[in-house]
Amino acid sequence: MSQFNRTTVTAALPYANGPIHIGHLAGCYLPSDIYVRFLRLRGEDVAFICGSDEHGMAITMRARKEGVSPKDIVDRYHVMMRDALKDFGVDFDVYSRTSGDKHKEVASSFFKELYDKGVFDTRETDQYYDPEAKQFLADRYIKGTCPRCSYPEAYGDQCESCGATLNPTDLINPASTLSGATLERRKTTNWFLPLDKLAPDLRAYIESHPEWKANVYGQCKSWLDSGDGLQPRSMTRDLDWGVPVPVEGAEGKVLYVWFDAPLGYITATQELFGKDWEKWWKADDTRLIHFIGKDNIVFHCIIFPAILMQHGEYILADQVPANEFLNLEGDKLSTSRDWAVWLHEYLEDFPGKADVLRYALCATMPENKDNDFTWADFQQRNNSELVAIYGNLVNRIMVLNHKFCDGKVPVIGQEPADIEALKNIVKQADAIEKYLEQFKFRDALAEAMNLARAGNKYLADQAPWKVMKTDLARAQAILGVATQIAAALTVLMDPFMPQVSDKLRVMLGMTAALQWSDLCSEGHLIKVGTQLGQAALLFDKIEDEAMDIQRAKLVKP
Ligand code: B3M
Ligand code: ZN
Repeated sequence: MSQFNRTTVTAALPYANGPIHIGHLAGCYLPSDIYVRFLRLRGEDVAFICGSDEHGMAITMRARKEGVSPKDIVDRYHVMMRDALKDFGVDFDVYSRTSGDKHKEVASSFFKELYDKGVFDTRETDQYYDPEAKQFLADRYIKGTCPRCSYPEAYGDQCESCGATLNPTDLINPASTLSGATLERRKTTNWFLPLDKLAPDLRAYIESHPEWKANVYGQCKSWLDSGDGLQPRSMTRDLDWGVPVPVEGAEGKVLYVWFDAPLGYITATQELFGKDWEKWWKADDTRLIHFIGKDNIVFHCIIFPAILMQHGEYILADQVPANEFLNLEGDKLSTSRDWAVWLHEYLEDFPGKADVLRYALCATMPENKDNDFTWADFQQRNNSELVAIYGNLVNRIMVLNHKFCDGKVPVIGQEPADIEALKNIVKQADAIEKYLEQFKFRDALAEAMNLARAGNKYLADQAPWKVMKTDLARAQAILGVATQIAAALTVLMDPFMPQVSDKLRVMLGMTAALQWSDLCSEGHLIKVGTQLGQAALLFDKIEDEAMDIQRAKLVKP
């Protein structure tokens, strides 16, 4: 028996500085949604938490570029992101935002609690100040000449030409990327989380989770071992957009976005449950899982746990199934270069086909290494898998049932081949379950598709369309078995393609959705005699021209 009675699942809060693209979806929203749907089908108690990350330089930069306020930016993209994720079936229990009043209250009182406990080191440091933009700058927003290779466009934290790790003070002729102004050095006070002192606890925590995905565990270990990573880290910033630092003498300072954002999960949980929220974050029998992309690993596996440990009342993540990155047609996805497939645009071009994209992205999900999305692969998966295997199976069953069985679910055959085919439902369900428990979404999806494949093979072998000429009862019994397989697919495909499952349920005349445990009955998933609905195609072919149009949109600037 598991030690857990409920699961809190978080999906990384996307920055509200642009719309959502396929990289975001494949990176953490699709896997988290699949996982949550799977847990719910098993009857488990789950809270699925997300919201927009509305603070930080990513937002202020975008606002500056467009000449509008940060609030304008987050108001625009919060709605867009929320709706796009919803349209793709990502079914959060709550989609909050970090610029809300509730969050301000949660984040500042959390900071204040740690502050009062004496957790932070107060430090005065020299920071670069942009006198034109009138603000201190994060390392990324400072450019200058690399001291090592003389590349003139090196960033304050790294030279992309020679790869050197830099401090902004290493740069020759540092200038602001915001205004181009020459920078001044000014003294400023900030509050630091002493990661160095917490290192032993953090190491013990990470090392108690050797079961984490290799990419996640490996990154954490190398961070811990590098020494560099475990320096005190400032939890506040000299900026005017964010949650004000709630202590005296901190005017003009806000909480560091990476302190603020993960607390957004807690705010969202409070919004969802009201005063019953605490067990979702504090009870030992709650399992906490963070779904993220690989660039967020250190924040979720080291910095956020360090913050929670310092508070003392919170549970820590039991799993952090981070994905690697998705590329598009061989190139890195990029918002600024518009090298992306935007979710809202996809739905304009392929209305009603959200699940086809979910399928294609799940099948190529970058689980262990970066992976490439291509329109050729998308088309092939639609035409040769969804249409030819799953859609074809369902269509044959529906048409034949209407033709030979009066449009009603037929009796279930009991010959050895029938029993074998029904047993296979349970076998495949077990395989899918095992893979999903291990966050192996691609393998799980492949096994679901294998059940549809097996259904086609069973029909081809038994050929009810031939048998009916001599033995109508036997032909019906074969279709009875096949119809049970279709009913099983409404459950087994549901985590991956929920809209398609809904459609199939209606076609099969199923009034209630099945649960995972119903699959153990070796058939009898849908009652014999049930009136079937109209036959309709689950998927249709996507032609070359449609793919050419998509590729043409991707012309590099
Ligand atoms: N907004 C980073 C990102 O979008 C950040 C995640 C916060 S999760 C608490 O990649
Ligand atoms: Zn260099």
